[in-house]
Amino acid sequence: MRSIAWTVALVTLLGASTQAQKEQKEERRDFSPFYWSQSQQFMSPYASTGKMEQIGRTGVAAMHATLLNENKILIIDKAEWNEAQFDSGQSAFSVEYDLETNDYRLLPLETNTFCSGGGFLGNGTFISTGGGERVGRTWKAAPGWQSIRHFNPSLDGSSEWNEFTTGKMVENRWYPTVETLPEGDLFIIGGSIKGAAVNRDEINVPSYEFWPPRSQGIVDMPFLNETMPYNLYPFTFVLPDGNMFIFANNQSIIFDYNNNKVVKRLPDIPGVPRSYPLTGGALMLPLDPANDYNVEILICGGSEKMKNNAVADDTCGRINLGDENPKWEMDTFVHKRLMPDGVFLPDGTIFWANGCQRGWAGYNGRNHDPTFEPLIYNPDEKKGERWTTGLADTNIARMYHSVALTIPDGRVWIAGSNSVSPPDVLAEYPTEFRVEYYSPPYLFKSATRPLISHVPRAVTYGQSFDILVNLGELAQAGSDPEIKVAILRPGFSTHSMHMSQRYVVLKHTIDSDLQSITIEAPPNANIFPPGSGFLYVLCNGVPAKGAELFVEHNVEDLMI
Ligand SMILES: *[C@@H]1O[C@H](CO)[C@@H](O)[C@H](O)[C@H]1NC(C)=O
Ligand SMILES: *[C@@H]1O[C@H](CO)[C@@H](O)[C@H](O)[C@H]1NC(C)=O
Ligand SMILES: *[C@@H]1O[C@H](CO)[C@@H](O)[C@H](O)[C@H]1NC(C)=O
Ligand SMILES: [Cu+2]
Repeated sequence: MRSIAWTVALVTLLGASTQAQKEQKEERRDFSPFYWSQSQQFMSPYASTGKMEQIGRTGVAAMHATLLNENKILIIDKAEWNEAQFDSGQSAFSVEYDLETNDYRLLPLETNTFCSGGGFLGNGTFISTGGGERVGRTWKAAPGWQSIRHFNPSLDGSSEWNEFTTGKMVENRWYPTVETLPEGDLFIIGGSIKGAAVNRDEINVPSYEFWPPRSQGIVDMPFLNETMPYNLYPFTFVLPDGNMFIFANNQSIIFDYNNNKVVKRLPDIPGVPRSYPLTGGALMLPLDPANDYNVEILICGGSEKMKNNAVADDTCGRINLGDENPKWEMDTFVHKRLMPDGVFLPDGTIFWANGCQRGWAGYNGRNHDPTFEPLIYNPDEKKGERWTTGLADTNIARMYHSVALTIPDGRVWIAGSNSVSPPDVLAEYPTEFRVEYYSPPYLFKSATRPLISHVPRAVTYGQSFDILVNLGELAQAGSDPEIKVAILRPGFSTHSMHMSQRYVVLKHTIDSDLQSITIEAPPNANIFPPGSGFLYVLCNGVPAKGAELFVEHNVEDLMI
């Protein structure tokens, strides 16, 4: 690809010049093959498809991943063979990936993180929960069933895992979901007491608990019996009214987790089950003060049954919790797809990638026909006009144990796929270490991006704060650009889950000279539970690089 020709070039040939120079130029232009009589604007072809690039390796299979700060991703596999190895020859199973250098740093870990959960406490500490059995031989790991592991993010490459032998969960949890709560602690729900292709009564864990532990200890949850056997990694979203939306199999409830009460039972989603191992994906659509933070949930994909030849589902269900009698409105998912990854882009649209068209979630022959084409879903459009297709695709199959995360610069980081056990780099669908970056169309629509600066590190709920902005060529003083401000929490990516992922539009006013913006932090912790997010300013749809911003009850709550 000729990079000069394809980068956006705004070429203005008519500059200020004297009359004499002008005439001289006019003459020369008649003979020049490079002469345009008017200023020209070239639009990159990537402005409609975006661009997919393969850069870097993860070293360990990226079963789980989370963004730690502006340039680091924490990757967690389970204890198994990986290409990244310590000097001793033992395989690593966790690394810190650097988004600037595309290198990784090995992180020693003692306990097996097999199909675990994770989330950030309000003070910024990342907690990894649960996992699997003791593993021996060339890589060794202690059992991780009840593990609580701490990781404090830093920019300087000095962070290490901290595992405590005391201070664990009450239950074994393999395939639990973790959600950051408005109180700043974690809600840990479900799972099974040991690994299995599908949950069953003898190993089901129909309960939730909190970290740090709350006085109510472990709480029974009949909903996780009612949704058997497809109830592992339930979908959870903290709602603006302080309750939680919880979904498993084809059922969902509004749940008051403080008082252990089902507030409302919602209708079943039509079609196939959507939870592991018939895995679909779910998001709470952007919360926006313009409609008083009305909630809609979107759930896409899944599989019909636990058969290697099962047909993946090609529908999405969308439900408006603001309706008196909410109903699922069904829409297309364009392709048949199970194990999809849906992530918010800075503009509030949703990028979908990964997954496959046939089979079910799990190892060794269960996944077939990878879906190579990404999609973008625009929740603001009406049905029939929401999907953007024809985006830049990949030729890397990313199925079981793959991940995707939106990164601060507005690209999407895509990694993983390990549908063979033990890992095999020569399999039909190999254990995959290659990283891809998807650059969405908005990065090719203008010659420059907006710049923001003076973003505070932390703000409190409802606080107004000012940042500086430079819109460059996108908008001059006196024009009326479309400005959007939002905070995005990418969450913890694993098994099509994006735990605690959310997107909140922020109220703002821009100065008439277009040099500064006054922004209002989310009004309360139900809208955006405490902790970090990425602040995005968009001008006419083009995002500035996101800046990490902590939203806290008290700024002193942020310890790091
Ligand atoms: C769930 O079902 C199991 C086995 O059928 C039963 O022992 C348990 O009490 C039930 N738990 C809840 C929370 O309903
Ligand atoms: C949800 O699943 C249950 C069984 O698992 C089934 O009986 C019910 O019909 C399903 N609901 C819908 C709307 O398909
Ligand atoms: C955050 O809070 C947890 C739970 O209280 C604590 O264990 C952890 O050390 C805190 N993190 C920092 C960086 O202080
Ligand atoms: Cu798994």
